[in-house]
Amino acid sequence: MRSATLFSYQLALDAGVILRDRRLKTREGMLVKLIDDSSEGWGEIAPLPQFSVETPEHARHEAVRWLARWCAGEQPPESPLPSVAFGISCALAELEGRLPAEGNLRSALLCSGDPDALFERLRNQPAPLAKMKVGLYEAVRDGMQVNLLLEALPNLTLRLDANRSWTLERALKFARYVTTELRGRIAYLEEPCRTVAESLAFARQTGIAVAWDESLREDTTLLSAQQGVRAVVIKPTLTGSIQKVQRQVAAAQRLGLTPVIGSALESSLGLTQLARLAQWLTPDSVPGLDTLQLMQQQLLRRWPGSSLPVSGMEGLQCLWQQ
Ligand code: OSB
Ligand code: MG
Repeated sequence: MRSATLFSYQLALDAGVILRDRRLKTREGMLVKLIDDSSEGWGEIAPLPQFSVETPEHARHEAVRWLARWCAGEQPPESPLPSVAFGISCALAELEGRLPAEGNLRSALLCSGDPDALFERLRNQPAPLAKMKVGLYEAVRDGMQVNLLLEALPNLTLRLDANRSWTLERALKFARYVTTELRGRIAYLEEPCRTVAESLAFARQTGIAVAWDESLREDTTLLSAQQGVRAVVIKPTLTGSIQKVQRQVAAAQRLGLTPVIGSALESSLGLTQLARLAQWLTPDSVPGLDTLQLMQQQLLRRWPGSSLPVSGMEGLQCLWQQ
């Protein structure tokens, strides 16, 4: 006997969470629970405003359609909506015992909030790795800040992310303030420029490696070996099912690109599943999952080591059940 429930949740975000150029105050999403005889599996369906192609309403509608068919005994095909396909594939994988229990809990530490606290956290890591957003302020300021951080922590490796905010000229201005000898400790800069061509030119001219994130989702032919490209960031909520993520990871590895599993601000439930997926598919690369600190609460499942309060079933609203 099969049954399924679709829930919705709302979680408050810290004041400083800016996506693209808009502030996001609340993270809203859905959780799905599948039951088949005595097995149970959960998944998170949480399209991210300004990043997902699907609207929350469309995702909800598609999820209900898929779940109703599944409850009726069918094996429905993957939803074409990435967030729906991802959440349902996680629930099925848990149900069938295919999602390993162990998670990859290492993460590039997100530079946000209190710089002293970040410094402390980095100093406690044997091989400190941080991720910093750039492109929100003056390119010169970003360049100086990156330079300072690399100078202050001699064993620090940095991932940077400009979310396509620079012209080639601005990006080069940024690089001018980062000493050549320090550039090697920039693992990569995600999406420096508005266009792929400009980002490639930036990599060639500065020796700073770049990584694809949003560009890869728009054009999967970017899964190819190009000079100056080191990594691809794969955000399952924005990509699709576990199987699709698995195919992209394998393609990246064949090309010698580092696949990095990344968060799209999922709740602790989705985030712990991403850590399990990362341990399974990309055990040799550090995922980008340090986003729980942007929230004030966890949801149903605890991220190991986090002291944030955990909201239980009372924090969920039932949208649909069968
Ligand atoms: O641009 O990589 C991004 C989170 C939500 C939406 C977009 C992005 C992110 C992150 C996640 O930066 C954190 C990480 O990748 O380390
Ligand atoms: Mg990015």
